[in-house]
Amino acid sequence: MAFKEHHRDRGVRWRLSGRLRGALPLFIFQFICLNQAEAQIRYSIPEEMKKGSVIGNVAQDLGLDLKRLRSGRARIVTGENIQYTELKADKGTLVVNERIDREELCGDVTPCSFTFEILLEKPMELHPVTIEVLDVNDNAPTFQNSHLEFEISESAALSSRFVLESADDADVGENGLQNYILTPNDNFILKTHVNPDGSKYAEMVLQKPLDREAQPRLSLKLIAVDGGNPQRSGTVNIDVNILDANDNSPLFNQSVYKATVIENAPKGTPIVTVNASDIDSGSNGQITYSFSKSKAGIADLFDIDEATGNIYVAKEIDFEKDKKSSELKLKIKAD
Ligand SMILES: [Ca+2]
Ligand SMILES: [Ca+2]
Ligand SMILES: [Ca+2]
Ligand SMILES: [Ca+2]
Repeated sequence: MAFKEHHRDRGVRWRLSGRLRGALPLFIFQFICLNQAEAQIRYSIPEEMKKGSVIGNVAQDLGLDLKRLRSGRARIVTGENIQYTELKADKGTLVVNERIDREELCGDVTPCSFTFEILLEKPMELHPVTIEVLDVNDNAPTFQNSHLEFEISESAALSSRFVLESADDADVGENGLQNYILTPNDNFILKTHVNPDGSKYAEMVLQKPLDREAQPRLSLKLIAVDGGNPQRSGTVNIDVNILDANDNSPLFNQSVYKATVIENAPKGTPIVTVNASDIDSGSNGQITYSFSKSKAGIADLFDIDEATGNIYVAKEIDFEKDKKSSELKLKIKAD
């Protein structure tokens, strides 16, 4: 399928004006150049057509019959990218000779076209032909990496931003990159921004606090989509490792421990073991046990193993002197 635009250039009008305009009489040079009548043909074809696909019927569009093409030894001469097309003089058609990849030919430049000339001899005729190559959505947006990894503290402030990798789509216009989508999740929303050069990038914005204890790792996907039909997309996996903050206190597994000890029990007699746990990780979750200071000095009678929470007799206990010793109240700290 090719679109044709066919017109005859009768002349070219030039208009030149110099810096003298205003101060001196206006100088306008006008040239009328009358060319020898020549037909210029313009075809529009999609890229990536198969070799042999017909671009257009040159004979018809130039108003020449096949005999004239043959007698004039019609052929493609001088021009850019002449390898892409072939003139079938026997049929009067211009066909695709080599795969035309718009991306390779023009990159980001639009519109994309190339021009060459068809020469006929006896008498000599030269007909410029311009082929406009239309973009096809044959490239998906792609990320350089298949995987992104973030380490974010659970104490990160709301509205913290994390710039994500951009995707590239070699196609142009609607077929190029249009948007990014982040898989639904509770913590992050996606904001898309446009660079001064028109390219787009996205960032994740924290909208709900992270909680390492509830979810230590998030697996998200960033999808880049183009606007072609059918639409193409590219995906990058995002792993968010949530770093611990010391946001939990140790908790004892009992609020009260009760134990009895006989008067005169020897030093080192085990009494009870207390136990606390802390759901933070690493050093934030490590527990050491100690007694809080007591006015009565009761804590002096006992020792606590700061690592295990085992409580021992530290001094001889005198029932009469330490009259409340049958019901000692010790406050135990863990941190
Ligand atoms: Ca292509
Ligand atoms: Ca393309
Ligand atoms: Ca595309
Ligand atoms: Ca924590």
